[in-house]
Amino acid sequence: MKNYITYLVLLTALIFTSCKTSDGSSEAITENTSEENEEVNTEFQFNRIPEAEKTAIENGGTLQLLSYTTEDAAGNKLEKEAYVYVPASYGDSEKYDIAYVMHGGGGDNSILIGTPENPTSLKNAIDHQIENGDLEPMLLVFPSFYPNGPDGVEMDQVGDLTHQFQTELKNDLIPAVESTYSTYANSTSATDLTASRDHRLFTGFSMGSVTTWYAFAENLNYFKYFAPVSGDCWALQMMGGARQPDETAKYLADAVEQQNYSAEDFYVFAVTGTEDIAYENLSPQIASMRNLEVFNYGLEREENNLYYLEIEDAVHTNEWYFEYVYNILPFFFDK
Ligand code: FER
Repeated sequence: MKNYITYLVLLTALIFTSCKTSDGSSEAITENTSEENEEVNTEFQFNRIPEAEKTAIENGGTLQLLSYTTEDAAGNKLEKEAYVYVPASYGDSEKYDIAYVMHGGGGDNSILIGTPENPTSLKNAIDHQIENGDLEPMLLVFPSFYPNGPDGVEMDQVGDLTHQFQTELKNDLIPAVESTYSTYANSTSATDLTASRDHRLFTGFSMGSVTTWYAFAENLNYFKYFAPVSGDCWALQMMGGARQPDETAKYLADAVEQQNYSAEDFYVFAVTGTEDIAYENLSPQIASMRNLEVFNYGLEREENNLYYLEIEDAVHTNEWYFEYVYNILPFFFDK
């Protein structure tokens, strides 16, 4: 019922916006309607996953478990596993764009994409998008920031784990994945991973979004694209996006410069719902970011590098994250 209401609200908003175009036509709001209208696009076309696309297709992508060795913060060896979504048409002679996708607090490497026996609606939806030609075949990696699963880990430790994960990501996970699957990285040397950063996305939900902001601040050399969803940056403190929005924004801007990058080298697509528990934390942070010179707000990937999609009434659930991922994956990468 709630989904239905959200749909109605969105539909009404769409009709209302369409009616306002200068020539009165009902063109999609993302289209630049006419040549005399030089305005850049400021609206993102958001579509709920059709029910039919939540069901499995006949020959979809596969979910493969990849094992790798890493270390915890104390330097103890850890054997970990990540799920990799491998598109149905995958072949070693092709190069694939790749997304690293992080779960929220209490999650694990299968909570978002499922298992081969029990795939989630997100897995099915991605299969449909690729089959329909709405998304280029790509790889998606589902790791976990927990060393040994979520049990017994206190909330105040979780922020540290999302930070600690940056070392694992760069030293162990990316090399393990990209030496196994064919990406744009010619090898897993730091030089080649940096050279292929335009083909790599980091996204995450909730504490996975906290992880995404850390990836932006510390692993920008390996990623051009970021989709932090329903979570703010905790680098300065827990809920730093709400408690110190200006300082957090400044920290992120400084991180770009410190990593020797500039405005044209990244794109951050942030998302949440207006009824999401993280809305009050993420919104002030984005507002502060918009005041800084390095962040250019808008949907034109050539000119802009920051966007904030706020979905009316959406709440803090993995199911909403699926909707966001479905909508934003096709936005990234160059065709
Ligand atoms: C936020 C970022 C992360 C937030 C909550 C979280 C309330 C995580 C919550 C959880 O994992 O339980 O901004 O806002």
